[in-house]
Amino acid sequence: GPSTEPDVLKERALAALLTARQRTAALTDCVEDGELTAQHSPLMSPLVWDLAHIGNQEEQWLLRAVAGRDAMRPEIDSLYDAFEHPRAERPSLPLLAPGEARGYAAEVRGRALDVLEATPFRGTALTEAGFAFGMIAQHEQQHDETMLITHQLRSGPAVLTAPDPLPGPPFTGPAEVLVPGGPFTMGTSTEPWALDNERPAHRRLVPPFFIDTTPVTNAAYQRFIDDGGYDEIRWWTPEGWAMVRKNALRAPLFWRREGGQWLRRRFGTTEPVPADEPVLHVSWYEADAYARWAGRRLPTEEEWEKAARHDPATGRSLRYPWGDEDPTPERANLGQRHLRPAPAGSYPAGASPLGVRQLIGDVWEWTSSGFLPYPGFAAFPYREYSDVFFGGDYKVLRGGAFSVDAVACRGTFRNWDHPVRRQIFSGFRTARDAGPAETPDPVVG
Ligand code: AVJ
Ligand code: FE
Repeated sequence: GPSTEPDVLKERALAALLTARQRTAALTDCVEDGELTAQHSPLMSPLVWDLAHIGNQEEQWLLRAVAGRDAMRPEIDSLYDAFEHPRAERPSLPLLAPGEARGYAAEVRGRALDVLEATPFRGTALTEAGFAFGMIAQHEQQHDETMLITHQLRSGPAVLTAPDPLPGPPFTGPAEVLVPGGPFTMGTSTEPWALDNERPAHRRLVPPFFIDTTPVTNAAYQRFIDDGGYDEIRWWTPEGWAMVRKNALRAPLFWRREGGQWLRRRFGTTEPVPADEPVLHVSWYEADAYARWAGRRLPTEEEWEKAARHDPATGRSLRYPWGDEDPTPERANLGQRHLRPAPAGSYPAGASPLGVRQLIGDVWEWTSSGFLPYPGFAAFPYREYSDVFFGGDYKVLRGGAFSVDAVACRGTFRNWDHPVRRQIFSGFRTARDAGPAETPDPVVG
C-alpha cells in the first residue's frame, strides 16, 4: 500500500509543493501581464485570479489552520472566495495586480515551507500524514489544470510547448474486456492524501459488465458525426438535444471543418484531427449520445473504479490499474508532460489486471453517475470542497488526463462537472451489460 512513513511523506509533500509551483510559474510567466488580467472566456477566471487564489488557499490552510498564524491580508479573502464571486464577474474585482499576486503567493510559500519543516506529520486530523500539505499541493495542481484550460481557450499564437508522446506499437488487443460480477472495495480509508469524497472504503456489489479496452477515438467519434449523430434526436437525452439545437453543435469543441477534413485548434496551433487519439472536449451529453448510437452506454462510476482497481487474482483493490506503485511516464500520460493524449492503446505498462488501458491519464472519462457521497462520508476539512456539490447537476469524471499531475490522480480520485461542459479535457469509454451466461459460475463443492 501507500507509504505512511512521516519522513517519506514529508519529502513527498515538499516535492509536490515545489512541482506545483514550477507549473504555476510556467503557466503564468509565459504571457504578458495584460493576458493575465484579461478574461479569455466567461467560463474562466483571469489567470491572475487563479494565481492569487492558490496563494490565498495556502495561506488559509497551511499558515492559519495548521500553524495558527493571523491573516496576512484579511481584506483579500473575499476576492478569492470562489463562492462569493462567479468566474464571469472576477475580472471586474479589485484583484491583486500580477506582480502583487506573484509576490503574495511567494511570501505565503516561504512561510509555508517553514511550517512544513516544523510540523510533525502525526497528531491532528489536518496534519496526520501531512494531509493539509498534500491537499494544498493538489489544490494548486487543480488550478494549474484550470489555467491550462484557459490557455486552450485563449486565442493567439502558441505560448506553451511540450514534446508529443512517443509513438508505441499499434494496439492490437480486444476492443472490450469482461469485468466479472461480484463485490469489490470502492473508495479508500488508507490513502493518506485522498480527499474527503474518496472516503471511506466500502464494499460494492457490481454485476458483470464489458468495458472498452481504450478510450473512444476521434476516428470512432467521427463515424458518429458522419452517420448524422448530431441530427438525430433519438440518440440524445432531452437536455442533450436542447443543447445541440441551441448551440448548433456539429462536433467536439475546438473542431472545425475545412476543405473536406476536420481540423482542431490545440493550444494556439491548428492541426488535422488525429484519428487514433482519444476524443477530447466532449460534453457528457455527447458522450452519452455516442454510446447510445454505438448500442452501448457509459460505465457507471463504480464500474469504472472496479475496472481500474479490482485485481481478480487477489480480490483486492489496487491504488492504480497497474498496481500500488506511483505513476511513472511509462505507465500514464499525466502532469502536462505532453499537451495532448497519446494514441488509444498506448501505455501497456499502465494496463489493469484485465488488460484495460489508459484508465489513468490521457483524457478525463465521463461516467454515467451523478456526484454523490459514499456511505459514511464526512466533509473534511471544508464543506465547499465536495459536500455542497453532491446531488447537483454534476456528472462524475474519472482517471485524470494529460493535464493532471500525479499528486491529484489516483484510482479513487473523483472529479465532477456539469454535463454541458466541454472546455475541460474530457473524453470517455463505453460499456455494456454482460448476461449471467457470460460470467463463469463459481466453482462449488
Ligand atoms: C474538483 C476540479 C471540480 O476546480 O472546481 C479547486 C477543484 N476545488 N478549488 C474545481 C477545486 C476548489 C474543483 N474540481
Ligand atoms: Fe480553488
